[in-house]
Amino acid sequence: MATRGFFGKRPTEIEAGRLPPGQYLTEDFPVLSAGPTPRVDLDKWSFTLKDGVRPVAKWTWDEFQKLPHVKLTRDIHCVTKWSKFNTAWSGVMIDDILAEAGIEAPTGFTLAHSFDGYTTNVPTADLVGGKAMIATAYDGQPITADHGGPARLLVPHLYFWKSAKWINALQFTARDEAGFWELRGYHMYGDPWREQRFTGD
Ligand SMILES: Nc1nc2c(c(=O)[nH]1)N[C@H]1C(S)=C(S)[C@@H](COP(=O)(O)O)O[C@H]1N2
Ligand SMILES: [Mo]
Repeated sequence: MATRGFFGKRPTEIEAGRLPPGQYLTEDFPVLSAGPTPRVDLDKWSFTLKDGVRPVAKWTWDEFQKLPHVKLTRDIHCVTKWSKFNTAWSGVMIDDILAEAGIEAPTGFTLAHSFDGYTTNVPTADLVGGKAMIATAYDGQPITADHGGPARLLVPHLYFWKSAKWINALQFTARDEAGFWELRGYHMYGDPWREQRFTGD
């Protein structure tokens, strides 16, 4: 419940400026999905980097496990107004994925694609420089299917709809292309600190 999470927190944490405008704190971890949860077998899982329509690198699950994994603990902020502090993930930084692929990001815009057909756009600059990862574990365990396992994008400094669950591709695009929620009125960028919830915010 919203008020319990908010008042249950020591005020110092909120005063420390960690809660973006219009958000409340929650202790639990709500599930928000536009459709049914896809069940993705690890032997059918793959992750592809695309430059436009052209695949430039692809990993199976076993290959992806061999990439360098790091831990990232961050606050997350959902556009439906809950925030959760100190969520602990581990996975592969987008920087390391590009390095392994041996490429520099070819364009300034990226569209994330998922096994459920979901898409979301993120500027390439917001995925590199230690800002984002493909997460495969949460709280020391494989990510559960409802939270996006086997693997999800984690872009914690933007509203959480940008963190595509069940991710299977990152596509570099020539222009900033709207994704699933962006086509339905959500903001193209989604900065929680500027309350960029909807188009025009
Ligand atoms: N593939 C996919 N990713 C998705 C979604 C979705 O429906 N499909 N929902 C988004 C939204 S709106 C939010 S708030 C977060 C919710 O993640 P959670 O269910 O782990 O809290 O996932 C985002 N990523
Ligand atoms: Mo959301």
